[in-house]
Amino acid sequence: MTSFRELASFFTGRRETAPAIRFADFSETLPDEQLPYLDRSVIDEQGLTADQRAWRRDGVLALRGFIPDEITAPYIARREALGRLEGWLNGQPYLQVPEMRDLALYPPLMAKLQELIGERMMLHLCLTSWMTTHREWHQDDYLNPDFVSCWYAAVWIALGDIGPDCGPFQYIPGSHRWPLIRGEKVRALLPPEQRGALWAKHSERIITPAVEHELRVRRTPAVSFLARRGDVLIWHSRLIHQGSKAKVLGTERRALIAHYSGTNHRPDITQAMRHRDANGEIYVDFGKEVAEAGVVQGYVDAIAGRQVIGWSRDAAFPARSVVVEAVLDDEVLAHGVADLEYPALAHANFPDHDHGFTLTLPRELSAEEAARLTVRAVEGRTLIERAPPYQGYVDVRTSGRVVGWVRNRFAAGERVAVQVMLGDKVIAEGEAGELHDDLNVRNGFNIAYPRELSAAERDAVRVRIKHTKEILELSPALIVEA
Ligand SMILES: O=C(O)CCC(=O)C(=O)O
Ligand SMILES: [Fe+2]
Repeated sequence: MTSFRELASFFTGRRETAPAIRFADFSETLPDEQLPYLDRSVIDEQGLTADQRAWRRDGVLALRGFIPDEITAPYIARREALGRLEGWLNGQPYLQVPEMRDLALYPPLMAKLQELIGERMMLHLCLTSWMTTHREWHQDDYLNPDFVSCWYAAVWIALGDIGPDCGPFQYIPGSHRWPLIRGEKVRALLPPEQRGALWAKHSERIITPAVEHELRVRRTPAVSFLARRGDVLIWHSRLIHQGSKAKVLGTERRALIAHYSGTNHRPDITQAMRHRDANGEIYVDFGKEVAEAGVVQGYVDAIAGRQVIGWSRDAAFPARSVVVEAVLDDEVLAHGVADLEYPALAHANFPDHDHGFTLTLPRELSAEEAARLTVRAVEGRTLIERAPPYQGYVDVRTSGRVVGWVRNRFAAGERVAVQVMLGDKVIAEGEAGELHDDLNVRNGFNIAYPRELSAAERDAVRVRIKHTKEILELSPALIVEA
């Protein structure tokens, strides 16, 4: 196959121009011991089955007429009843559609997957569109956590005649021996604001041109999987493949695509997420929390003048930075990347500390506005909660008075009312509005008791915030005097 580009470069004498980011920039070669047996560089090929040998050579296994019509029929009927060509719109419709589960977990298919990968496989993704995905050249592995490392396979099950015009699945035989694309490396090449929940979509801008360049350099031809109902293609997670373009947009392409991971290579998929069907085959329910990406952690710790300070971290992908925005009554006032070193995270024993943010507002807010201001992660719009607002300490206790400070982190000017307690009795009240010796801010209190306390009473005194009844902690450097 000679492309226009190749012809042009022949006549002009110019060589193929490489994209700025090359395949080598986001891929690597893994050591043998991390890979499934059939992927290792040197193995004893004598004992392999014919299918294992084909898999090792091509990175695909085509199984013609593998699934009998009576097995595909219940799913086809259910899928036809749904109507729309796009199919179900989420990745785990098999949870609600047992006919899909039965097909994707067809025991001879599961046995074949195990024969190729070398361990028990479990289902965690189904694509149910009856049109091509149009997804350009890629490997699948990098769309998963990096530790999956080829302990993975996907299956294309034809449910009707698949001709050349409907945008068939295409692949590059042998490309499963190319280096492995790494999700971590790809994300590092994206600007921080594209590393969130939609990073895979953004990654195509980097991956597609780099793979296309590699294909032109290697001159390896593509193969289309043309098929009939019941034919199956299993492909390697490192195989370069695409959902080719249909001749006419929207042409029907009847298939079920299912993706599987090795049960020993998904520590992120807990036992509680794994379910067994009547045959003991395993499918995954990520649960609502994970499916909705409710994994953004964090706190807004202070609003001080025009600055909004806090931290935010994506618990599922801590290597990525979360982009946050400050919103007042539906208006975004400021946004920024949560990638600053944040000492409080070190104190809290987080392994990674670079999730702090400081947003600068265009103006100082009134107390009412500051109270209404919210901060959220841009992707998923997850609200980042405010840390408990009051912060303070009791610094000095004597038999005649108690000294300390307390502030509202979100309303620096508030004079916080406090009560001095002895047991459950209020023995004195005051306000944190005095200039604090060390901190040089007006949130100190210095409250005299109505009478001299005994030493035991002095040590039993507690100070609480009047309106929340929270007890203030004793300073680690508490001073006790007579
Ligand atoms: O549309 C297609 O056949 C490609 C699907 C694909 O890339 C995948 O399921 O990983
Ligand atoms: Fe894919």
